[in-house]
Amino acid sequence: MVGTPIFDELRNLFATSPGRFGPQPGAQSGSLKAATPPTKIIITGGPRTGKTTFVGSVSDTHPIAVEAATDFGRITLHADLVVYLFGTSQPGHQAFTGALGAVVLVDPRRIEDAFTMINYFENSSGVPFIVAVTMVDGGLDHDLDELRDALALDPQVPLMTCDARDPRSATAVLQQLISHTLNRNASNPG
Ligand SMILES: Nc1nc2c(ncn2[C@@H]2O[C@H](COP(=O)(O)OP(=O)(O)OP(=O)(O)O)[C@@H](O)[C@H]2O)c(=O)[nH]1
Ligand SMILES: [Mg+2]
Repeated sequence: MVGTPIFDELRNLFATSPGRFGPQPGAQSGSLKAATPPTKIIITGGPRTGKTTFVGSVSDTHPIAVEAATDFGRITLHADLVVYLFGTSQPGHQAFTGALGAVVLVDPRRIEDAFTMINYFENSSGVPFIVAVTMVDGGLDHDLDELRDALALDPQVPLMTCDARDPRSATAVLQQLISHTLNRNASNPG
């Protein structure tokens, strides 16, 4: 999928912040530079919210189940810029360490399944996150503002709809996450 136009905006977003997201596989790391882990994004949410589907939609590879209930995928934006995706339902999974950000998937019919994860990101993790509402092809019973209230979601946290089966839709969610991460870093540096 290298060169796929749907990732152009994603590439551009990364390009606005050179050095933030590397070094990457294949990059020459100078001996004096501290090693930084590669860019990693978490796709999480309750059971049957589309995590595996989302990872598969945007990945170069078929999603690999690396252990029970954990998906692993990869997006190659450039030869030297690779984003790794981890899908898991477990708050605080070891894959969360050092992640660039997280997407919490929510099925609007079962929003209570998202509470534990949202609470985890709001209170126990420094990882920036956004919320994407999946399973919306039948339409939303309530609008997004009502859903935000029902989730008790901080107004700063982006909330959007997504069809995890559609690579464009899933890519738009990743763009939103990366923009949010950059904005958040810009407003509280360090
Ligand atoms: N309508 C709709 N169906 C979806 C969407 N995303 C996934 N699905 C379907 O929902 C089902 C569950 O999707 P999965 O990707 O397996 O969900 P999951 O979160 O990985 O599920 P678990 O790993 O079992 O927790 C599959 O049949 C998908 O095809 C979506 O955005 N809209
Ligand atoms: Mg799954």
